[in-house]
This record gives sequence, C-alpha cells and structure tokens, in this order.
Amino acid sequence: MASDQAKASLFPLLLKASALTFGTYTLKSGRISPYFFTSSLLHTSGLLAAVARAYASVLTSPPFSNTSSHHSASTGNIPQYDILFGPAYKGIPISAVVTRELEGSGKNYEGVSYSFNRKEAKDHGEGGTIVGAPLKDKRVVIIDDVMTAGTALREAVSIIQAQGGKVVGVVLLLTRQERVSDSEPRSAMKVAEDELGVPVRAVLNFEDIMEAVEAGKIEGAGAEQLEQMKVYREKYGSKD
Ligand code: OMP
Repeated sequence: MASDQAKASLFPLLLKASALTFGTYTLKSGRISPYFFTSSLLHTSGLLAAVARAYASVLTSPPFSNTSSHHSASTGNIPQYDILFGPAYKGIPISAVVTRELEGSGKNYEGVSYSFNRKEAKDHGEGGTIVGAPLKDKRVVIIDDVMTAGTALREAVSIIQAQGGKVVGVVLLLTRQERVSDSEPRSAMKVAEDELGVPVRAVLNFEDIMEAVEAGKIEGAGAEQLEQMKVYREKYGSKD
C-alpha cells in the first residue's frame, strides 16, 4: 500500500483535477460503469509530483528484499528491480516521473531505468518495439494507471516476456477491485498475483472511492451515485 500520507495528499488533487468522474461509461471490458478514472488528466507539475510520490512510496516500501524468493506475493512488498516499465500510452509518462522520483531513495534504486513499448513497430532508425532500457534478463516492475479486468496487464506481461525480461511486481494507481469474468470470483489483481507469483499493488482502490463518496467528499457524487456504485460492485466487484 502507498503510505497513508502520500495517498491522503494525492486523493484531493485527483478530485480537483476531475480525474474521477460519474456518469455512464462503457469500459474496455464492455462493462457499463457509473464512474471512470482518467489518469491522462494528471498532467500538471503538481499532480505529476504527487502521483510520483505515491507510486514511489509503494515501490520503496520496506522490508526491502534483495531476492525475489524472500517475498510472498500476497503480503510482500515489491522486491528489487532494474526497470519500471510503463505500457503505452498512459504508462509512459508515469514510469518516467516515478523513475525520477526514486533519485535519493538509496543505493538500491540508483540504477533503476524506465522503458516502454511502442504501439506500432518501427522498421527504421533504432528500430524495435521497446524505447528506453532494454528488458533482456532484467527484473521489471510494471507501472500502470488503472486495472479493471486485467487485460492491459496481461498484454504488458507478454511484451516484457517476449523481450526476455522478468516481471517481479506491478504497481497501479487504481484497482477497481473487479472480477476478471463472471465465472471467476477472484479479483483481477489476485488472479494476476496468483498467475505471475509476484506482488501486485495499487495506490488507491474502489473502496477508497466509495468511502469518499459516502463521506460527501466528491462534488457531483451523492446518494444516487453511491447506490449505482453499490449495484456495480454487486455485479462485478470482488472482495480480495
Ligand atoms: P483492463 O484491461 O480491463 O484491466 O482495463 C484497464 C484499462 O482500462 C486502463 O489501462 C484504461 O485504459 C482503461 N480504464 C480507465 O482508464 N479508467 C477506468 O476507470 C476504467 C478503464 C476501463 O476501461 O476499464
């Protein structure tokens, strides 16, 4: 989890930037959601700084483990890594600012690089599908914005593995705490942890949003939106 301080200072800024909105949204998964989180609105220096601090607090959480064998996926923090990988497009600026944020975090983080994929393969110039640090034989943490059913994460994992990289963790800004499918009771996050055998962490989760709506902290979200979120959670939500 992000440090409570980093999370508490980030949340009001996200609301102010209208990164969280309420209405009727069709998601990538085809689900119709009463809310949507738009990370691409986090483009000012202040927001980027707060976002970077929140991710970095997850990425530098003790106990620091030097070998990936010393952590348990469900309880452990992110183990040592070489690269922060930001899937195109929205993971790209995030992975860069978070890498920058690690400066001064201690020698364990000194050599950390970022990299990202191109959406279209390039056949001239430097070529290739990866920009930034090469992934081969590197320990990679995926840095992404939102997880719903886990499709985006699966794509990122296969890109990294195809390049010979080893995924050792995942950090998200928001997990919507949803199931992968009707027949799967586990959350997309838990499925990813179980399948990859690495920690998958998020700065914020669906419960945080529900709490803020319940407390009347979000403009434009009242009793009606709260009810719609509860109905949505009944349909697609997961406990873990
Ligand atoms: P999954 O691939 O289903 O996990 O959905 C994650 C992706 O959906 C994110 O990378 C976003 O592109 C997009 N998304 C949001 O950005 N915000 C939301 O609140 C919901 C989604 C979504 O379509 O599920």
